[in-house]
Amino acid sequence: MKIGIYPGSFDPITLGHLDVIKRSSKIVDKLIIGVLNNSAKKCLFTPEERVEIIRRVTKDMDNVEVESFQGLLVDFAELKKACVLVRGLRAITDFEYELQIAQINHKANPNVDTIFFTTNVEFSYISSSLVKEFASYGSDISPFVPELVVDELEKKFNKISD
Ligand code: COD
Repeated sequence: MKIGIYPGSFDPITLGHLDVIKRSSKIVDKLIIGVLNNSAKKCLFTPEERVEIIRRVTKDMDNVEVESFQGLLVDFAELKKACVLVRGLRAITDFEYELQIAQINHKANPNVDTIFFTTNVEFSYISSSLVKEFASYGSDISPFVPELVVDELEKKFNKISD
């Protein structure tokens, strides 16, 4: 069985992430979305909230599972018997960072290779950080994220401003 992991912060998941999930889940038998749980990284949503949101958004995708992980990605990949890491590329700036991570991960675990999905032009400008910034000002973010995330962001920012 070919198992792939799509790791990320997903704080929150966007339509760009979702597009990569849809496309990459077609080329593996099982795709595990690995949500980083790192207390040193300041996130708007807790790891549990991010996992729950992604589970709900991907509920109709039969070969997609969602889990959080701590520690090194290569160790998580070994634990899950994954042979492929999936990453998305939006621009040349992504490439420099991604190349370095792919190379160090391959050195650390030669059984794991990273494959890249170039962003769909429709979503190339979307990032979780920009979505959060727009949402924090009450701007319409429905073109960038699944409907469920619009509601979750609205709840978060309403709670913060209370
Ligand atoms: N279109 C296409 N792809 C996109 C889009 C978009 N609009 N937006 C984001 N992506 C891609 C990103 O390029 C990335 O490949 C992926 O989706 C996830 O993005 P993020 O921003 O949610 O997640 P990152 O990049 O913060 O995730 C970093 C990791 C969690 C993978 C990394 O920190 C990690 O592996 N940490 C564990 C510790 C470890 O192993 N460290 C060594 C390697 S850094």
